[in-house]
Amino acid sequence: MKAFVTGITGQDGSYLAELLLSKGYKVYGVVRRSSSENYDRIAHIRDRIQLLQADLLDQVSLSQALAYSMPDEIYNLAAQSFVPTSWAQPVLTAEFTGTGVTRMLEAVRTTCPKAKFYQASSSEMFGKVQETPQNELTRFYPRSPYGVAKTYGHYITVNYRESYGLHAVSGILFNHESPRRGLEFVTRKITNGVARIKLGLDREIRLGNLDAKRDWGFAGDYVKAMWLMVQNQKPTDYVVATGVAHSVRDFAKIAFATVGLNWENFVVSDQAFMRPAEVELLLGNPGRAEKELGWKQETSFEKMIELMVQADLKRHSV
Ligand code: NAP
Ligand code: G4F
Repeated sequence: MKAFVTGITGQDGSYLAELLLSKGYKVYGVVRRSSSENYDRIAHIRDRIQLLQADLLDQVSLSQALAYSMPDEIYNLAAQSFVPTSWAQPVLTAEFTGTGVTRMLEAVRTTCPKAKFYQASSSEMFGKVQETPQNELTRFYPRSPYGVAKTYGHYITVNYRESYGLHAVSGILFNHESPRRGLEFVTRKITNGVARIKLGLDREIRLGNLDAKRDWGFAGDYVKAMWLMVQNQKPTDYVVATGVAHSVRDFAKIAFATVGLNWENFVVSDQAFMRPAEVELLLGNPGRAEKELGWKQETSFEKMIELMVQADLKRHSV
């Protein structure tokens, strides 16, 4: 089996590539041209995957990469994925995260229409939530240009499934984290800050809304759900979540406690990290994915935080 992964240099792309290799897939990964290589997260598997240069902004490059690899499965994980940047660069975010999905789908339709397609949809589409917990039928109400772009990407995937009969599925994944999470996201910002404070390299962490609640899971568990969704006989969309929400404050409290420190002595509130429109609460119901795909969360919230803090301590200790 051959798999084609966009966003392979990102958090999820690196875990998914590991999973696919462990299952015997030939893995093709899309990378975009850059003046310096950005392959840290895939350095350990670099010699076992084939990288192809293409960009979500460039239709021809996507079609050529697919024509070259002719994959059985395609995982579209590439996106501008940081919510605050979507207010600073709304048009670019729409191009990457929204229209980029149409470019991928067009490339699939015209090059390898029998391939199975996975779209990385997001719980950010629920935004100002219309019911709690959120499930596959909950109405979307995106609150950021990123959420709006993801909602477009979600519906265009559904549309290509219904218009052209593509085996296209959309995973509505709630927040998932790991030691490979980008440093700007709140979980990694906290665990990195905790490690630096513990080692005497910093004195505080400046954060925005401590009351925001998220349903946080471990990225390594979530890529398994992506794969299971693609194997499903009938192409259908699923929510992937843990079913438990925690506040940013809770996250900070636990992260500091893992190194024997009290969070209140180090966390400073900073307006600069508040958002123009906030998503206050995300809490998913993974019942359908558990029942129909047999997927289950394996790594607890506390265990994940510990993994992240330990990895950051190790990184700063060398
Ligand atoms: P990430 O770490 O930010 O990775 C994003 C990837 O997209 C990187 O490999 C990046 O490449 C690539 N990319 C960005 N723009 C591109 C372009 N124009 N052409 C080609 N590649 C491009 O994101 P992640 O956390 O792994 O998330 C993976 C996907 O799931 C994203 O679509 C995200 O929006 C979605 N999602 C994530 C979560 C979550 O909690 N992590 C939840 C729901 C949905 P560079 O390395 O070159 O920048
Ligand atoms: O970690 P965050 O930046 O993630 P956010 O906005 O929930 O988005 C992530 O999850 C989505 C799935 O729901 C993905 F689609 C998306 O690509 C991304 O992976 O922020 C989480 C919460 C927010 O409510 C934010 O206001 O933490 C709050 N927060 C408080 N202080 C902060 C900070 N967020 C960041 N990044 N930095 C802070 O200092």
